[in-house]
Amino acid sequence: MLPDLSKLKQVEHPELLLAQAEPFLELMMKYHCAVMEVETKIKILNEEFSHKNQRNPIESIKTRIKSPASILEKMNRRDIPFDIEHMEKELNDIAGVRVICSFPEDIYDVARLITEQDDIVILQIKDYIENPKSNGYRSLHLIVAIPIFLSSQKKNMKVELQFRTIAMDFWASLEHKVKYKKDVENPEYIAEELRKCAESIAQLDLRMQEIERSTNPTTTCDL
Ligand code: 0O2
Repeated sequence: MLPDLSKLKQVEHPELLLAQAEPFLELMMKYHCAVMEVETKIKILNEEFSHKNQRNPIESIKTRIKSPASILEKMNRRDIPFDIEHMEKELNDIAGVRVICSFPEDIYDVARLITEQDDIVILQIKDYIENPKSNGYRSLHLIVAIPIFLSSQKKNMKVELQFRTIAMDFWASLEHKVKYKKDVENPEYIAEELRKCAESIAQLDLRMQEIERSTNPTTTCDL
């Protein structure tokens, strides 16, 4: 258990205290290992695909471990008790892997190939491509459990996987920046513009996929 966690809310920089606590650091190390496992699996699929075909379905992979400040903020916001057990049980996105794919179909192909692997368990699927958020956000989110093998234990860790196209990622980056900007003039106009851009991007993704498929019909992701 973390020492005096109930007092963390009252100190000025609770994330600094949390970051120093050994059980917390050990848990973060385990999430880091889980992220490495998932990243390697995705890189292997990409490697095999490019060996067999003329292109890569994956443009890039970004990984991150949630910062102590963001972890505390989320636990505070959701009224989750401040201890390691609840942190691990209640938060699904401490370990995150974002996979940027070339085309929409690649997203579903790569997600299927990853989740079919026999050491991966799907815990949750949120398909914001099929069902975009009202602001226009599109991505496929999966929460998976993956085992990590340490010197004296095997432990299943939760990892959040986000799959998007390059265009969806471009949109999400701008929307994220705009969301945290203060004193934006015309916020409703900006929100509407972003919604329209998300629609255009979805159509553009499909048209680009059509072009690619018609010029390169053998490169679907059937490994
Ligand atoms: P960061 O820094 O990106 O990690 P849950 O995580 O399941 O308990 P939540 O938070 O509702 O509950 O999950 P959801 O809807 O799956 O979204 C989690 C993450 O998706 C966010 O993480 C963002 O990365 C991304 N996301 C979701 N909605 C939006 C959106 O409208 N715009 C953008 N740009 N990104 C979005 P965090 O926690 O916000 O931060």
